[in-house]
Order: sequence, then structure tokens, then C-alpha cells
Amino acid sequence: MKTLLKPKGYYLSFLLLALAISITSCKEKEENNGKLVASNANIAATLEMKAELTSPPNVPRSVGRRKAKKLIVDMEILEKEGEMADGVSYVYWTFGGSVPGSFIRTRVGDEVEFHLKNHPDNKLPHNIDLHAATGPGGGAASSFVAPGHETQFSFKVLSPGLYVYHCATAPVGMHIGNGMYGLILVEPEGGLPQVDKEYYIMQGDFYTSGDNGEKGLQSFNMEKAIEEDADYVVFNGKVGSTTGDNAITAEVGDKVRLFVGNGGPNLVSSFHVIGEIFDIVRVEGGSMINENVQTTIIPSGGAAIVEFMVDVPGTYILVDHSIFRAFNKGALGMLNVTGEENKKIYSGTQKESVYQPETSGEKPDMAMNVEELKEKLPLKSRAERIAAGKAVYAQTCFACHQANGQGVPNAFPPLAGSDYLNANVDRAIGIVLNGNKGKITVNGKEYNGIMTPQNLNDDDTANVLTYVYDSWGNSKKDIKPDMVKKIRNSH
Ligand code: HEC
Ligand SMILES: [Cu+2]
Repeated sequence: MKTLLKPKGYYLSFLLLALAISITSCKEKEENNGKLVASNANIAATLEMKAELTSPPNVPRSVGRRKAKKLIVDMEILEKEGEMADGVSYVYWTFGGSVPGSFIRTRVGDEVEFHLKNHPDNKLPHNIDLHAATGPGGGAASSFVAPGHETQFSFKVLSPGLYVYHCATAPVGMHIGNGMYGLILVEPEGGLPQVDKEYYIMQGDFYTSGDNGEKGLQSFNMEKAIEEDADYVVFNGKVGSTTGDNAITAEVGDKVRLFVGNGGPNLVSSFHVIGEIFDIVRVEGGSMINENVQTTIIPSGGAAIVEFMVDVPGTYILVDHSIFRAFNKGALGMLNVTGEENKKIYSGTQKESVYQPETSGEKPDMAMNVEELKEKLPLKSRAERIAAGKAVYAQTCFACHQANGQGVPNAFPPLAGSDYLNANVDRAIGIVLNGNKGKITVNGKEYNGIMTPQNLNDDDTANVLTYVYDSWGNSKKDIKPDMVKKIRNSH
């Protein structure tokens, strides 16, 4: 027996030695591979590489034609304070320092060697469940890690698609609710088709101790989370993450691909881009392709890849079309497209005129036009005009400037205590009548957006401005219809 076994062991160790030599020599080749020509790329291809990780809205380079490899992911968990909205801060728990966490880009067949580090300054243990992994807890069972420790596990990515990862440490909802989620993309063999622009957008709902807009450091509110009563619903972790100067960009003619995820913890997103139609949606991040889609549904813990060509310049607004979330809770982003107009695809306003249909015909010769009639009526009391203005505000202005005139950081300037508003009444009237675009500074902050003309008559314009001036610490100016008429006629 002994003599029989000996040669076996001998051959085995020889085999291992040969393997080790071939790996080393291959490694040596790689180290010199700067000199190798592209046709030798296969020989030079490394057996392993470090994954490029990016924070939103950026994504790593596409995998292209590279072969499957061992892909080393180095992910650090950081619990850190950030800004939820203007003046509102929050302690986020993050994968890689951002919400959503670092984007991981792999190709099918890669063996992902995952190193999860929990920073020593953190207070809690965490782990990670990757929906792209097959195995207990998607990795959660092998990755529980205390502050000041590192854990390692490996998994093979078997199925192409866009997958969510998240922390799965109890209470799971709280870890997710504090921002512990992100996306991992598994590209098919040969990679996804090339496009011009790719971005990473992920929705999440947040539950804070104070109401939406309440200033100061907010903590997680478990009761509201259980009730699914979100204070903030946002893209990329905060209100205004992708608006104004932070807007994502493209040029006319570009093919744009958005990797869109939803971390939840609770809400399902009705993802829509105002003014665009998705040429294709890779539904739920999987292999099914739907074409010509207006709004795609992204479940909590799910994702979708949407692709569209941008044909005309302008600002395209990304929203959760459960629309109060967009205008009142923050789920609003912007894609700025620059380039040549194409009037055949979109004309812009072609003409604007008064619309006064004929009345039923009684005494047509005596009928006064509406404006003349209004001029004859006595002006209502200031209180009545303010009440009427409030109603106009609630219908017309509030979507952008918000219920208490506070505006939306980096997108819509405040009307509350607005130095810009209070400095010049005629200018304010002009803005409501004709809209405004270009840079303006309101209370020391710069805005560079577009307000469209509001198409209100003189009375409504006067009333809404009287209401605005009367509210939120503004200068109490009284705006009369004839003041509006004067500005209207001067244009
Ligand atoms: C679709 C969004 C939208 C709506 C609706 C809207 N605005 Fe604006 N408004 C803006 C934007 C954007 C600006 C800044 C424009 C710029 O950057 O030049 C602005 C600027 C202003 C300003 C000057 C800046 C300031 O904060 O004082 C006033 C006054 C104003 N709007 C009043 C109104 C009133 C009154 C209404 C309703 C009748 C209204 N807006 C409706 C988006 C909107
Ligand atoms: Cu966690």
C-alpha cells in the first residue's frame, strides 16, 4: 500500500509544482505586458484584477470584450454625516462613502472576491447581501463584520443583469433605510452595446425624526418607517443630488443609458423622464427588453436599465411619477441636454393669443370683453385678494416653489424671504407673466433654471403676488391688476 501511494503523492506534488510554475511565468508576462501588442492581449490577460468602484452618478468603464476573471472588490463601510436637504443633515450608513454605495461592474463568469471592511470609527456591525450572488443570504451569511474588522468571501456571477446589493443586518429595514444599498452590474459576454453616456441613479425613501424640511441633524424614525410614511423620497441619497449644477448631461444625438435602482426600504418607484420616451427598458434589470416605454416600475430591491436617444436640447426632469414624491419629497433629478434645436421634432411655442369664445349671442353689440368688464368692477378687499391668490399659488406655483415658498435647493429659488422678490416689484410681475431663465441670485444662492410663463390673467397674477408678498416674511407689497397690465403691455 505504502509503495503504491508514494508515486501518486509524488506525481501530485509534481503536478502542483508545474501548475505553480506556469502561473508564475504567466504573471511575469503580465508585468511586462506594456510592451505586448494588442493581438497578444489574450496571453497578457491577467487572471485577476481590482474592480473599479464609482460613486453615483458615475459608473465604471464597461467590461468590453475582456475574459472572465477573478475580480477583487474592496468595499469600505462608512457611517458618516451628510446633507439630506438644505440645512437638513443625516448620519448615513454607506457602502464606500456614498448613497447609493459604490457601483460594481462585472461580467458573467467573473469570480468576485469581496473584501468588506467596517471602519473602526463605525458604531455597528454590518454585512452585505448581493442579489447577483447565488448562495446563502447572497453573501450575508459570510460577511457579517464588526467595526475595525474585515471579512472576505467569493462568489461567481452566473447571470447577466443589474442587481441591487444591500446590508442585511438586523434590523434590516433600518440598515437599508439609512442608505446601505447600491448596484452591481453583471454584463453579458462581450459587454452591453456601447452608448454615449451612462449614469447611475438610485431611489431611496427616508424617515426622519422631524418633518420634511425641518432643519438640523435628523435621526431615523422607526415608527414612520413601519408606517411607510416617508419624509424624503430621493435620488442618490439627497434632495437635489442631480439637479442644477449637479444635473447629469448629454448632447443632442447621444444615446443615454441609465442604471436605475431602488433601494427602498419601502416604496416602489414609477420612474419617468419628463419629455422623453425610453427606446428600450431592460425590465427589472433582467434580459427582457421592452420598447417605447413612458414610465417603468422599479420595485424596492430591484432595478431597471433604461436607454434613450436625446433628440432636442433642454432640461429633462427625472421623477418618480408618484408625483408628490417628486415635487414635495425630493424624487426629482435633471438631465441637461445641449446642442442644436430640431424644430421638426419639437417646435417650442408657435403662437400665443387671447382665447375668448363667443358668448351665447345675447345682445352681442352690448357684450363687453372680459377685461373691460373686470375694470368696471370694484376691487375686492385685500383679504379677499390674498385668499384668491393663495388658491392660485396652490394650483400654479407650489409644485416648484413649494408649499411654504421654501423652494427646492439648486432647482427652484425660494419665495419665502426672497431678497430678489422684495427688491423689485415690477421685475417679479414680469417673471410671473413672461417666465425667467438664466442665472439669478436669491438670498446669496445662485439659480440657473427655467421658469415658464404662467399664463395667468391680470387679476390672478396680481392676487398670487399679493399673497406671496404677504406671506413668509416678505415685504407686504400690494399688487393691483393695473400694475400687472402696465408690465404686460410694456412687453
Ligand atoms: C415649473 C416650475 C415653476 C413654477 C410652476 C413657478 N416657478 Fe417661479 N421660478 C422657477 C424657477 C426655475 C425660477 C428661477 C429662474 C431662473 O433661474 O432664472 C423661478 C423664479 C421665480 C421668481 C424670482 C426668484 C425669487 O425666488 O424671488 C419669482 C418671484 C417667482 N419665480 C414666482 C413664481 C410664482 C408667483 C409662480 C406661480 C404663479 C411661479 N413662480 C411658478 C420655477 C417655477
Ligand atoms: Cu448595515
